[in-house]
Amino acid sequence: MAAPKKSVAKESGQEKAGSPPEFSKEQEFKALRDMLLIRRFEEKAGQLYGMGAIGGFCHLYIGQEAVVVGMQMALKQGDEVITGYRDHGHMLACDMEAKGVMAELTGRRGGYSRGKGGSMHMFSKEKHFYGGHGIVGAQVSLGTGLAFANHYRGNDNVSVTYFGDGAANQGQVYESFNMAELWKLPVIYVIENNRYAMGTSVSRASAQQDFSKRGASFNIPGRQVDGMDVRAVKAAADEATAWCRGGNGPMILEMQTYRYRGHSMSDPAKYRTREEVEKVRHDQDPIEQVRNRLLASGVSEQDLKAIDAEVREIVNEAADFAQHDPEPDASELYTDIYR
Ligand SMILES: Cc1ncc(C[n+]2csc(CCOP(=O)(O)OP(=O)(O)O)c2C)c(N)n1
Ligand SMILES: [Mg+2]
Repeated sequence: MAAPKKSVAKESGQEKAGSPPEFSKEQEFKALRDMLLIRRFEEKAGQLYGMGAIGGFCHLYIGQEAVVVGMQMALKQGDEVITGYRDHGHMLACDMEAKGVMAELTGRRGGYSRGKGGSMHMFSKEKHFYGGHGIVGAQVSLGTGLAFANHYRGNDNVSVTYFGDGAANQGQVYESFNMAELWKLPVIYVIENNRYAMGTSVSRASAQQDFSKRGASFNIPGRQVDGMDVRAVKAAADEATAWCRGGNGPMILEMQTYRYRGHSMSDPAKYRTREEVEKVRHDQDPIEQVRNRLLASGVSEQDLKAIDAEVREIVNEAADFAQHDPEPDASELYTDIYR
């Protein structure tokens, strides 16, 4: 895909994406399968947490699946991903193994950080996934650094740096924006606007609620994207990757999305109504949208059930492994850590 015309993006600043191009049937199936894997994985993680098999912090991605799946569909081998603590979906989308992620949640040897990192601290250099960060906004400067390294090395890899609407108010985000545009770094800033930062709504915390405009004073173009429609996400990602690979510097994508579950496993849920959650689920669910399109195109319920069965098997195996794999040996207490 050709890079967007520089003048259009720069002159008009921010633009709303139009109706997204259709997916081929193959793309619809892939999107459905990858989003379902994340959803079922997260449901299982929630169950294991309830059973006491997972301790510490755990932030579920349910509702936001289209963002990471649509973005990933536009990436190529070598592109890098970095995010905050709501990170299980990003890891699965990067093709990290469900077993290794689940075993990290339960603190077992076979986990990606050998059971010592937990939900927020997992990495896979092989899959170009750079974490998993518990400090709100910290990954934004790190993701900009990944882009700097790619620029310095002269390769055409792009750094996809995810953060939330709350993180978008952190100071280091704007220091990063300045450097990224100044040095034309190939980084896509994906702001996952799920309307809340813990219990604080965007309207209570943000002076500029159009996050696609957050780079305006640095001349970084931005787009507002329907983050519940995987096709819209993929189209925006195609544009942004072409822009970055074309040497034009960074781009901001505000993904308008929603989390169905609480902020973390302990959430009083007093900051929004049940009706609000139900309405988004009913009207905009990213998985249902693809299922409905496939059914309308003549695909049978049976075929869709087969995908669900395949995904459930992966998740059940992961959960089984995560509960039976041994914990790290006591002799490892002081290895791989700062002290
Ligand atoms: C520097 C810092 N400040 C505060 C916190 C506590 N905290 C954890 S998550 C969070 C909300 C962030 O919300 P958002 O960026 O919208 O991401 P979301 O949880 O919605 O994915 C806060 C304030 C933290 N971890 N780090
Ligand atoms: Mg948020």
